Amino acid sequence: MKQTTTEPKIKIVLLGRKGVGKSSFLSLMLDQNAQNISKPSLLLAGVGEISQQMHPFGTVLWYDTPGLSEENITSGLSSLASVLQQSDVAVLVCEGDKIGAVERDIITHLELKRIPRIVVFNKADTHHIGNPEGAISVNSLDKTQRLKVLAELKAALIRVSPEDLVVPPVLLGDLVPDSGSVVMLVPNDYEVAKGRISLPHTQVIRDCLDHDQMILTVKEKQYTKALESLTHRPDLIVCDSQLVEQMVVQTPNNVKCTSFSVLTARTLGDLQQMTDGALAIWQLKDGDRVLIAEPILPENLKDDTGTVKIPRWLSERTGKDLIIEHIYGSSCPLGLNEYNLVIHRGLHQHSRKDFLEEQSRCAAANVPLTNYSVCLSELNGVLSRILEPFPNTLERYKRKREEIIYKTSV
Ligand SMILES: Nc1nc2c(ncn2[C@@H]2O[C@H](COP(=O)(O)OP(=O)(O)OP(=O)(O)O)[C@@H](O)[C@H]2O)c(=O)[nH]1
Ligand SMILES: [Mg+2]
Repeated sequence: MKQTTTEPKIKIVLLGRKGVGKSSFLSLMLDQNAQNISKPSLLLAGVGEISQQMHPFGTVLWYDTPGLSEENITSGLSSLASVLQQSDVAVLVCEGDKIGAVERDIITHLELKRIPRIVVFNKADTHHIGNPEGAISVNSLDKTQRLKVLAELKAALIRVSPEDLVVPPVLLGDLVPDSGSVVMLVPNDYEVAKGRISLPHTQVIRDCLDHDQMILTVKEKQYTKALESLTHRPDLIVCDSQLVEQMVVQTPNNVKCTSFSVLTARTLGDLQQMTDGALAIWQLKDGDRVLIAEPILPENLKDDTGTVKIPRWLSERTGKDLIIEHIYGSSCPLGLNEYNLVIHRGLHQHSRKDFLEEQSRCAAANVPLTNYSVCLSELNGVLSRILEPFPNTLERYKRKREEIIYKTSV
């Protein structure tokens, strides 16, 4: 089983003039006073170092640097060489939207060093900020903005980071012990060209082999027999989306099971946000707007999941009068915050970087986002069962579900 590592995935350096609010912005992101908890960096005196768990990246390391000024900009930047050399991304904090000589010098220096940057227009409470144009506009002293700004920061990090910093987790190898066993459940009518195995199934088999695990592939009609024939209980069952309900019914309680779509949701996006999004179903009210986003044009759709099934079940299970809209063939539209829920299909069309960015855009707009299969599993009451292989996500899901059910019942 893959060991988790605390090695930071992304190192972020905070830069800017003296007193613009670098440490305050960091405190807002950490939700704690950065000056009290950061440690002096071993790289350079005067620089503070602090790590933060930032889902879905893992450990992020911040460098809080001393303020620069017009007088010391050249020497200041060169003295930061060792810190900049370690940094993957720079956050340039400005006083309001002021981009003066110091900020321009910092930007030129970052471009020279090929360090991507995120610009923060701070003190938005005391400065008029016209059009932030891609910058994050914030009052770092206002804690109520924290989640929104954190989501904007994550979106910006995904946008500017090199592709290899947004590394996907493995498909399933980390969920099963070494030499452990997996059963993969496929449909009876295996609709794949003769002599071929579908890409998802190939990926599952390959991932098991890469992690020295054993895998048994069976059609749904042989599933019970296959379970009976095994002398040791398998460590994980994986099935196609359309077999989830059957798998849940036929799998013993002490065996973990999940669907291929949930595995893909984890590798291509943020599974926790998608399960949060599915729970938002139960908070929908009459007149709320739900957007169903299909990347495929209607004439090419092979099934009616998004056009018929999801709208029908949403209305039936919630009992609410919902306004359901569809978009086809593109990612989420602008004006997202008019929606109360976005349900997305076709994770496969996206890279992890693209989808995480889309998820962060939704989070920043405070719009819950989920995908077809997570949404269907929630509507059919099996989501908690297929989240069992992911204890952190499951715990969060259960806690949030209880909160929502409590809120909607009082
Ligand atoms: N009104 C307002 N004040 C802020 C904001 N952010 C920071 N401040 C104040 O600005 C002052 C400087 O903030 P710091 O966070 O210490 O700034 P810094 O950039 O880390 O400063 P140096 O490390 O000395 O360069 C403090 O008095 C903060 O309370 C903000 O968004 N709005
Ligand atoms: Mg500071």
